[in-house]
Amino acid sequence: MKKILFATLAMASMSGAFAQNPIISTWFTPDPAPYVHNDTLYLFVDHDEDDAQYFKMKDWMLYSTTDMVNWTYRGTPISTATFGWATQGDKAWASQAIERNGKWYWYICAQDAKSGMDAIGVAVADSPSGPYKDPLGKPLSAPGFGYIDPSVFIDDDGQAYLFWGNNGLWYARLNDDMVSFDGDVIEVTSLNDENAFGPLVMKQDYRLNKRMLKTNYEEGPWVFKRNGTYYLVYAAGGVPEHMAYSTSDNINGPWKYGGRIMDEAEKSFTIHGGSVNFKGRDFMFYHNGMLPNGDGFRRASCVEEFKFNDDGSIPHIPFTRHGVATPAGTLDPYKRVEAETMASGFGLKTDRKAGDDHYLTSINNGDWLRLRAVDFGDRVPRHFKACVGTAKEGSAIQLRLDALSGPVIATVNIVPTGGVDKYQLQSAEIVLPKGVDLSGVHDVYMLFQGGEGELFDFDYWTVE
Ligand code: FUB
Repeated sequence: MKKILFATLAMASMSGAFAQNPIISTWFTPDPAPYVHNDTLYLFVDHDEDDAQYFKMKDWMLYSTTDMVNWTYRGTPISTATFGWATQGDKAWASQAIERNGKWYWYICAQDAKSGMDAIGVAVADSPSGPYKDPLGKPLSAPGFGYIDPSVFIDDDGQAYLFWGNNGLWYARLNDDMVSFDGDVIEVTSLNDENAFGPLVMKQDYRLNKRMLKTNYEEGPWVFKRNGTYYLVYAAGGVPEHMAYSTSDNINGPWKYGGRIMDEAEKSFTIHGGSVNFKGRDFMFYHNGMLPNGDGFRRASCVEEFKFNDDGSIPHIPFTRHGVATPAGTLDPYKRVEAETMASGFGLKTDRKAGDDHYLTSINNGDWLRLRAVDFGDRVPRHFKACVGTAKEGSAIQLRLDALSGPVIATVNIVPTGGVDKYQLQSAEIVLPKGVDLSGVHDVYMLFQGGEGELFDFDYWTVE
């Protein structure tokens, strides 16, 4: 056992896996698009395949948090198969979703199979996790060169807009139905104006196939409004990209360049994200290539907290490993906690399906997960219960307090259940070693143990 833990700790510290950034460790999740609804922040992300050597993206995933440190996988609600018009199995690129009058609208970009050009599409559902349907059966925009990276925004007067574009920036007013345009697509013609979008950059023009001085604006627009000012955050500067922004007092411009807000992402030539205010605090999401085995085609979502300057400008936001230092809430262990909720983890996967029922899988000996801000209150729970399914003998879940090397307070020795689909709630007594106080708020680690190969699937846990 000691040997296993030592190896796990060594691997974890080598991979930087104790860090909070990236925030999702089970899959590669680029192009994060946060959205706040009631007390929950939903994170709509793309998905780089584990073996991607170039962009290899087939589906879109959803995560959520209520405390900014523990993230719950909410499924893989849409894929290229949701959009009959799209090239199947690839080019599931950046997206953003929004709720209006109880319906959820998930704007995506994909490749129009007929023309081979980029196009914006939309899927609609009654809940953030779906089920989603493409109400149009065709792209929302006519396909176009550079028609990627949609960003949706609803103004105070209820008028909704969709912005998008790589090496070009376009927008359109959305009708109230949110799935059709009111009027023509408008091109932002000031992209080469340095006052509007920053200094021109020498880069490749893919349409003309030559290097030339071009706009600093690259792609990935993210539109929002704050105190009457419209903000447009975007990937800038060509490849490698950094993040910059422009502002305006009118959604139709003119735009004024605001400056660089994030540097070139670590180990990724793209950067993409957006900001959101959650529980009175501002957060900027982005992606990098910093997960183990990550790079420019295997990217992972990250987040930094920041404060707007007094004049409304966005400061330069440094990258951190620790991410959100102060949780925006606590996790209640006396309720059912989904196993696919974690602050960080090592070696784990979730399923990859739509719907609301999800589980943690690909659990091997020495893998672990960490939960932050777990509030035990002033009670001392007597049991740790884990709902698991496996046909294998000899697996266990150790519950450790405050650190992966911290005191073991319970061990569920898993009794085989006859098959991975036969989930059963299994229990262990909580025994506090001398001097260990469980009351109040703690980090909690689960260390998974067993023999060779995948051990079990894990549905949820609780204490009582
Ligand atoms: O993830 C595929 C593409 O890379 C996105 O659409 C761009 O914004 C860039 O992040």
